[in-house]
Amino acid sequence: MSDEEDIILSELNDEDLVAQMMDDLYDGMKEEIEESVQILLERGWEPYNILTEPLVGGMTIVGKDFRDGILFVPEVLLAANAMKGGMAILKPLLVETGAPRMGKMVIGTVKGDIHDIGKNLVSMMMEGAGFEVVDLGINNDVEAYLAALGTEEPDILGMSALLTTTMPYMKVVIDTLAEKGLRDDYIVLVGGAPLNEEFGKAIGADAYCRDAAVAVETAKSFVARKHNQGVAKA
Ligand code: B1M
Repeated sequence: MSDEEDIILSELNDEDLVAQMMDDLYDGMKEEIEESVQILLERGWEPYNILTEPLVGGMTIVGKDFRDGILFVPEVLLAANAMKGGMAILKPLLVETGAPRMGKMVIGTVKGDIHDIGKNLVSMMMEGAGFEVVDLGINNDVEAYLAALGTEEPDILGMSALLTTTMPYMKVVIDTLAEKGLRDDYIVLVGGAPLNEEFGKAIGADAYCRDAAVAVETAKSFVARKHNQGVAKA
C-alpha cells in the first residue's frame, strides 16, 4: 500500500489538508477534493476561503506546470474536473446569502475560448452578492452576446478570456455595441488571466476585474453609480 492510500483526510490538520487538496487537485482526484471541501466546511471554513486557498491556489500550480510543459491537456482537464467538483459543493453556499437584489449580468467566455472555471467563479460570486446572472457559457461570438443582451436586458455585460489569442475578441464585441449605438446601455466588465487594466481601457471596457471578488465590488459600484445617475436625471 502506498503512502497516498494511507492518508485519512479528516485526520489532517487544516494546513496539511489544504496542502493535500492542492496535491489532489493537481492529480485530478475529484472525490478527494469533494471530501476535503466537506471537511473544511464542517470545520467552519468560509466557502470563499475554500475557493481561493486550496482550489484557486492549487489551480495556479497546475497552470505553472502546464505552461512549463510538465502537465498536458488531459491532466489539466482532470484537475479542472476536480475543481468543478469542489465548486459545485460551494456554489449553493455562496449563492444563498440572502443578499438584496443588486442588478443583472450577462456573462460568457469569448469566441474561440473554452476556459470556463474563472467565469463560473465570477458567476457564483456575483449571484452570492445578489446579482441575477445569465451565463452564456463558452465560445460566444458577437451575435450570441447581442442576442442575450436583447432578451435579458442586463445592467452588466461580463466577458472572460484566458488566451492571448482570444482576448482581442472582446474589442470586436464592444466595437459592435458602439456601432449599433448600444455601448452606453451596458456596464462592460472584462476579466481573465492574460488581461490587465491597460487592456481593459484600450478596448473600451468600463473596467478590468482582476478576480471574482474585484468583479463583485466593481459591479456594485458601477450599478450604484448608474442608479444615482438615474435618480439625478429624474
Ligand atoms: Co488552458 N491555458 N489551454 N486549459 N489553462 C491557460 C490559460 C494558459 C495560461 C496555461 C499556460 O500556458 N500557463 C495558456 C494560455 C497562454 C496564453 O494564451 N498566453 C493555456 C493554453 C495555451 C491552452 C490551450 C491552447 C492548450 C492546447 O490545447 N495546447 C487550450 C486552449 C483551448 C481553447 O480555449 N480554445 C487550453 C485548454 C485548457 C483545458 C481545456 C485543458 C483547461 C480548461 C478547462 C475549463 O476551463 N473547463 C485549461 C486550464 C484549466 C488552464 C489553466 C491551467 C487554468 C485556468 C483556470 O481555470 N484558472 C490556465 C493557466 C492559468 O490561468 N494560470 C490555462 C483558475 C481560475 C479560477 O482563474 O480563469 O484566471 P481564471 O479566473 C479568475 C480571473 O482571471 C478573473 O476571475 C477569476 C476568478 O478569480 N476572471 C474574470 C476570469 N474571467 C473573468 C470575467 C470577468 C471578471 C473576472 O467578467 C466580469
